[in-house]
Amino acid sequence: MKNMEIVQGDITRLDVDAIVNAANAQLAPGGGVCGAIHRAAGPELAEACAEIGSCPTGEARITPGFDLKARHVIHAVGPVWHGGDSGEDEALAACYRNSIALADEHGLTSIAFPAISTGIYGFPPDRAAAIAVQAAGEALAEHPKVETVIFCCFDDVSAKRHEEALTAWRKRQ
Ligand code: AR6
Repeated sequence: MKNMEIVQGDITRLDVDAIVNAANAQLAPGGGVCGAIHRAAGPELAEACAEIGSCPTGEARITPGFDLKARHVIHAVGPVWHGGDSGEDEALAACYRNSIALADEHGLTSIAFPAISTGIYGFPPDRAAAIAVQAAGEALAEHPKVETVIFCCFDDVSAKRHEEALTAWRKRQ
């Protein structure tokens, strides 16, 4: 059965088919959740990313999970927030859609997302949560193999924000 759920904690600990990395366009190990994922996966992850090269904003690429419990890492490049008139909403939605499409292509059933772009990239977190839930909900319905989408929230404020976005979205269905 199709399901979206919220988990609070560290995404690097999750036992899912894929965790999503809030990556940069160079697919280089950075700070934030990206740094944590690279540390937990081990150096092979950076080597696999270097082989891919780069990834445009809004798109996603897949690698193995190496030392992670997660079998794969899907690297999605979120938009840097420039005030909201530079296509940021659409690029963020595309990250969720493209990541779920890639998971489906690879026959994966469970995928966990961090709150892409809401840290170093400065996207307003309430707005991002609403976009994340809507884009993931639509993509989940369109991709038969993917069954579970987890929003992995680092702290309780973020978890509450995603609960509210999920409740609002469910009411609209
Ligand atoms: N598990 C789950 N969520 C986390 C974790 C974790 N271990 N650590 C942080 N978060 P950010 P961005 C949350 O800055 O804004 C990197 O250098 C965090 O609280 O990681 O997309 C990349 O290489 C926040 O809510 O990603 C890029 O250069 C969310 O993850 C750039 O930062 C995203 O914050 C991407 O910036």
